[in-house]
Amino acid sequence: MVKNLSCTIICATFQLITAFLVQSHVLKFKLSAINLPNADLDSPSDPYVQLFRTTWTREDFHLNWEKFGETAVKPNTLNPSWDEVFEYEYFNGTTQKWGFLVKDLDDSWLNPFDDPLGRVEINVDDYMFQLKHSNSNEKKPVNYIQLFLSQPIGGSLLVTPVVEQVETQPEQESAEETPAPETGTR
Ligand SMILES: [Ca+2]
Ligand SMILES: [Ca+2]
Repeated sequence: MVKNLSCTIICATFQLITAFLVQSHVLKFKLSAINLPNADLDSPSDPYVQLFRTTWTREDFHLNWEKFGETAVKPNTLNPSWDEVFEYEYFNGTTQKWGFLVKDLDDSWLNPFDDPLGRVEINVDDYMFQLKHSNSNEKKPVNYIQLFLSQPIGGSLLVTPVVEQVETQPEQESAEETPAPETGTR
């Protein structure tokens, strides 16, 4: 009886600790790149990014990659900035990974296969740590994380967190609503 009670208390405590440590929340971010290689002969590259994340299969505990997004193509630029906002459910401390594959769109009959412009992987815990670490210095906040691309070696991919702006009431409105105090002199 006492043994069962002890076990129940230990299990409940463990669940509480796990729930406290593994916090999840949705990350939002945008992508841009700098100094991408040129993979076209007569014009700059036409880059786009494919986004991958790791998943676990329960059967064999094998780590898999799964595509979870793709940007539009930005024509003829080596320094693109993509408009899409990507969302990702992050679980603190669980070694989730992102993989980014940057490609140059080639859709002509002469060259039907897209050229690789670089790839990179990052542990999402590292991304979060770098953001917090960089932002701890209020004088020099870093608003993005720079990831160096390889295969081929060259440019960088920038991951910029998207933070929701909190709307504030304009001060003028509240000033207008407040009636002016009446004065005795006219
Ligand atoms: Ca090309
Ligand atoms: Ca081009």
